Amino acid sequence: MLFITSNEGKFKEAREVAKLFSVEIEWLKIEYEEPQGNTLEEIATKSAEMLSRVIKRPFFIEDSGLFIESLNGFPGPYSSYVFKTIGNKGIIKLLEGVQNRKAYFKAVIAFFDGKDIKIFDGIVYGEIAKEIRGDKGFGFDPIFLYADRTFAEMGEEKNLVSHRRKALEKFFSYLKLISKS
Ligand code: ITT
Repeated sequence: MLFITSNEGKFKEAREVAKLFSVEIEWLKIEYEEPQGNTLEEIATKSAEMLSRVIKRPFFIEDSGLFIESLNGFPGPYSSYVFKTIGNKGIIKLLEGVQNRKAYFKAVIAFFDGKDIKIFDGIVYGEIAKEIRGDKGFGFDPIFLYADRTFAEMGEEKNLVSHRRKALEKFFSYLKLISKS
């Protein structure tokens, strides 16, 4: 199964979960231009449609984001841009003095089966830390608190509870189901 992403962190995590389901995934590392959209679902669907015009075999992509409650869900679908511009330091600064630190990560997988596109999602709830902690993981992991550790401190344990894990589980279960029918 082909996974199209420019993000090595996403690919490595997906490969670990895939092993548990005896699914082999292949990495196509390209950075494609993301279409505009207000939701991850919309962006993932449009991206998969666009890529399906070029890639003529089944593949999946994943669009993910960090949603911060006190910022009304920002950066959400703009997470990639926000990470590249203000980064973790910028987010901590935005939340200086803010009591409500609730946030969640969401992952949306769009699977092109050669004909149609199917969507699978996963969410994990946590909080934004007051400082950057941990050196494992990628992206916003060092500021995302799950219980009392950041995802960047959890290392492989992140992969048991993450948004990506949940979305991939739904996707791989579906693949198993259709391969039997
Ligand atoms: P693609 O090529 O797959 O699009 P990307 O890095 O641009 O890779 P997204 O558009 O889905 O990915 O952007 C999601 C942003 O959120 C990006 O900056 C990631 O680093 C961050 N992110 C996504 N999942 C994460 C996770 O599990 N832990 C930390 N940060 C995450």
